[in-house]
Amino acid sequence: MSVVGIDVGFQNCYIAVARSGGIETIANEYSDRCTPACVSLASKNRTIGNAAKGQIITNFKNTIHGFKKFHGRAFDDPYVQREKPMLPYSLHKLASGNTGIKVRYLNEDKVFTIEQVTAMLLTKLKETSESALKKPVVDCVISVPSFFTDAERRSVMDATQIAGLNCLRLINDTTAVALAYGIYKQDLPTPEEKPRNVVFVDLGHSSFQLSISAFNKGKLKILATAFDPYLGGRNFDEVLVEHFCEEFKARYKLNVKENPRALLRLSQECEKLKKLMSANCSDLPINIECFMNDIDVTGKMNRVQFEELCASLLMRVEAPLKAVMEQSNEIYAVEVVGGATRIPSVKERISKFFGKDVSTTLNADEAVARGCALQCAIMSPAFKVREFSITDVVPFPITLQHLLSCNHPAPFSKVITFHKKEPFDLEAFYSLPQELPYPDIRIGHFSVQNVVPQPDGDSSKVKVKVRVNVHGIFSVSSASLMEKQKGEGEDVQMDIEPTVSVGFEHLCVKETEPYTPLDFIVKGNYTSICMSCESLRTIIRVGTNLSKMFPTKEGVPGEKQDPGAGGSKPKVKVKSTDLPILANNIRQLDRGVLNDFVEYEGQMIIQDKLEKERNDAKNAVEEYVYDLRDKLCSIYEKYTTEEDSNRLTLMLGDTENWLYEEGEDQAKQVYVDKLDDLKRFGQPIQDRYREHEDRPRAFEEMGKKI
Ligand code: ATP
Ligand code: K
Ligand code: MG
Repeated sequence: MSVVGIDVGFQNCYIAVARSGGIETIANEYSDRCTPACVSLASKNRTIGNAAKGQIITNFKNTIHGFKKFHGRAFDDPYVQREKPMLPYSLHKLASGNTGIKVRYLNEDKVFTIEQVTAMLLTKLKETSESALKKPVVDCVISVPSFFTDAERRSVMDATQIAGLNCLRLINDTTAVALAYGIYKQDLPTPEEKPRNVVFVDLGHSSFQLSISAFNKGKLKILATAFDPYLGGRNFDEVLVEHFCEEFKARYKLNVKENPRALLRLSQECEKLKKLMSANCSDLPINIECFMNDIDVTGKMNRVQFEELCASLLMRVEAPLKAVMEQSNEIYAVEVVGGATRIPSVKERISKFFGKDVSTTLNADEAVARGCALQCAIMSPAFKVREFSITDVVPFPITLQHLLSCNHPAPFSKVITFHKKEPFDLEAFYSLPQELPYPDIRIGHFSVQNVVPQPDGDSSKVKVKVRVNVHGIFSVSSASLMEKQKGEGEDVQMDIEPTVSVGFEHLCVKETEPYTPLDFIVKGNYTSICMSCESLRTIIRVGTNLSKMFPTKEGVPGEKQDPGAGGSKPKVKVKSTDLPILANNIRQLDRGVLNDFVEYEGQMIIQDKLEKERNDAKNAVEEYVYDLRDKLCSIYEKYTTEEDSNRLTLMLGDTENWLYEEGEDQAKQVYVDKLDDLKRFGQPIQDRYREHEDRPRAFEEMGKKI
């Protein structure tokens, strides 16, 4: 089994793999460890990654980038509507209401869902991993921003499936970074000692994320996360673009915003300028030749000016820092990653806030991918890694609401128990809409089916298992009807709200995968229990509000309430029947549609492969022409007659012309045949040359042997 971690960034993707020597970030076919999150569609094929980035300006309508945050988003979502006018490609409202992308592909108008686009990128990253590992890659761990909600996570999971990947875990960006930081640290406090609290800051191209993690030997626990989902390096680029648009309008009378190609070029130049300003304080030039209407434009900027222009962005750095510090006041270190933390004033703000220098011991670009690979290695049975347990947070509380009015109170149990005579519905949603960077609080609607009364007409006991899985995705995972057998004692009836706030992960002794238990609020006692190993877990904060109600503290009040643990009750015989659950309103692709997408992705992969073979065949003809022509007047000269040589040279010239004219765009076989034609004349000459060359060498070899 391969062990692969993928950081799917808004702008940059990285792949790390675990090999016997440790974790290694791998390079793509351009010897680049960064693969741009970019997909370009064309009349014969798609290009993905570095090659697609090269198409951003030349094929701007069909080159898709900056799409990561369209996952799970409705077309009418304010974020989508805000982005739409700035995109060089077209968005399209899908029948489902979700965001699609409209492009020309294979000479047809085609709408791709966001899952398909991300799948294309993942296909590329999968191929890169496979060629580095020299074996098929299926299992992987993929990073997502910690603020991704259920809908966004499900959408990313669908994309992984379309690309033929088996995502073992969606891990939060900053959690991956924390793992990459902690796993190799030799000097962490023992489990009995006070943990070491480290803040991780990631400012990428599109978002700002922070977490604070408590480390002890062999474990890390995320205490809190905070974020500004709309602050990233791209915003700094936009400030520069805006500035130069105005300047060029005044100085050159150019309306840059009307010209998508010019705008894209300016944007690329501004990003370069921004990066240069991180290393230089002096005036730096921006020069773009033939920018618009054949006009060359120039401008300049220095760091002080830049910081003034970005003042309002820089102000936004502090709020998430404050939020995260509410959870802990003792900080051992502040580790920064993400490309945009290289902006000096960003780093200054962070270090000023914490009153200490920020550390950059991690590789700012690759830490997320490395953390993903480590998580994958931990989860892979084929790989031995130091044991390390990860406790993550789900930043937004979730409420599971019982829709029907006849809402029987359920006993406190490892699962939620309902007393029902008929099927019933449950609805899950995010409890604090104001904290959600996402306009829709809906998670899903779950119908527990086939519920029937007991033979004596009484309500049946229905145990419903609710969970948030390793990917941070919520579900009502199973339900069972418990049939009373003789001798069953009465349930402890407790008057609790069926309100479930989503909790944290602990490594369950019974389950091979890390398991997320649920936290229940029971009459003001906030506790959680693992539904598999039944152990009660620590109280940890869930949402900001809850954390204020129940400050982070070890030890669980009301721990003795676990009815299964007391042992005083008589052993009860219960027959349990699994009940089907119908999930509705879940924000993911219909499974039939998903299968179609899997198939279509396969077709596109084949199409790309065929197109590549066709191009390779064409290039082979071209290369042969140049190579042979060159050799005919050098090393092959002695091995052919002048007449033959002239005839062949003429033929090569014809072929060269043909390649630029009707031979420009032919089927693969045409090129193969053409090459064979040439070789019929070229090969005998080459053979004579080889024979002559090899003969003395053969003698030499013989001489050596004798
Ligand atoms: P996200 O995490 O939001 O999904 P990402 O992971 O693709 O995005 P990164 O690769 O971490 O983002 O960072 C890319 C950003 O960092 C870009 O805005 C880039 O311009 C910026 N950046 C990279 N190097 C520098 C530098 N030297 N100075 C300033 N900014 C830089
Ligand atoms: K990245
Ligand atoms: Mg990132």
